[in-house]
Amino acid sequence: MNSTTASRWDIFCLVVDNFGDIGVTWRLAKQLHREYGIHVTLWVDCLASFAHILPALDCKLSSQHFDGVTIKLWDTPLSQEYQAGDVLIEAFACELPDAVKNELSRLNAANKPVPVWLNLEYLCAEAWVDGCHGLPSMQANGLTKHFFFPGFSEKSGGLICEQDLFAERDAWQVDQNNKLNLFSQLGLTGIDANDTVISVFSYETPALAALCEMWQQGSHKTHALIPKGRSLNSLTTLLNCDAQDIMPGQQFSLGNLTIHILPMTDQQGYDRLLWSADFNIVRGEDSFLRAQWAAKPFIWHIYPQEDDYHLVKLRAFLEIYCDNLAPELANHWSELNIAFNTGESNSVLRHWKKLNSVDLSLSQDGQHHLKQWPIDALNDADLATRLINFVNSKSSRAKIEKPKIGI
Ligand code: TRH
Repeated sequence: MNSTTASRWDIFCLVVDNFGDIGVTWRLAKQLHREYGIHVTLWVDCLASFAHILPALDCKLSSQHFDGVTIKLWDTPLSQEYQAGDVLIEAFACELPDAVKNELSRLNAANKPVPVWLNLEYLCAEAWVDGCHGLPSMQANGLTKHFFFPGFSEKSGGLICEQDLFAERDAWQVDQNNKLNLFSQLGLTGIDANDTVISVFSYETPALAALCEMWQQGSHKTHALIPKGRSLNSLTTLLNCDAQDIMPGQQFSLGNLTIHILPMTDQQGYDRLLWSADFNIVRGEDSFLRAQWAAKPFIWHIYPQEDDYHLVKLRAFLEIYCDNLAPELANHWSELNIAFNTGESNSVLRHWKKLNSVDLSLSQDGQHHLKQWPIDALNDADLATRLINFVNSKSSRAKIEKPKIGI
């Protein structure tokens, strides 16, 4: 049965902190609708966080529509009715509302169809993901939930990437005017086409201040574009002011470095920023992936975890990312990433300088890698496609097919 138009999915997202949980689920919801025509309801507990990456969102409305997706406030107890659809996704092991669990139990007891129930996990490059992706877990109510693990391998759940993204990126990057127009739309002044532009979206680390001081004393004009947020907590001494007093639109001139404070934009605007910069410092999960899709060199500030487990995850990624890189380039780029995460400023500066002389973005090897990696990492199928295939393999209900004509 091709019931593309009838397919209804619910995604539940609890905002733990920052923007990654809502960032990932919002991106996935948009893609499922745009590319598969699925009616997605995204339930989120914190509209104020969501509004940072969807500025048009009205935090006072408990139900609204954007990009074909219904966005509903997940309050406690749930004040809007949950009607079971074809698929139910709990993002990042969030505990579903009682009303939803009760409804699933009721349907099951009445022998009615229940949605395919998935837990969408965090992205991880470690090898164990292959063995855990897709595993079932029997729940107390007698239903089965499956674990869906995003990842970089063929056997994992894949990576979120829209079908036309690379073509859009290439069209953008081929014309210098696009980046200059974007900078002027963002209200940024004084950026010449040949200046070095670095976007910064990190957590706190002394390594960022060390890099800024180096760019300040450098021989080339450099611009650091930093949204108001956690990166600024590491720059209070350099900027000689409190982070909370710094506002979007402000500019700080420090020798050859200009720091521009940005407002946060929607996800499409952020993608364009990443495509336009010469180097990106990104963090968490979603911006980390978008930096790879931007085909520009980057530092990944991974979300810190207990017992430094995040460094294990970081190394697992660096290993696969560097697999095809020349050893010298691979070594400096990996060490730069590790040092940024461990806050070893001297090491960050040493490897940044070495990297500049090897030149990740201009050497043939580096250029080729930046463009080829996104294609290889996708392993022929993005996360949404793998998700649909997985659902179809589990579902006793609708089979979802890609619409032949764009919607
Ligand atoms: O905000 P994050 O630090 O989120 C983190 C991670 O997801 C982490 O794994 C998780 O455990 C923790 O949250 C709770 O970083 P991330 O994942 O990059 O998410 C940021 C989102 O914000 C991403 O979707 C991109 C988006 N964004 C914009 O849309 N506009 C902007 O201007 C900026 C700077 C970001």
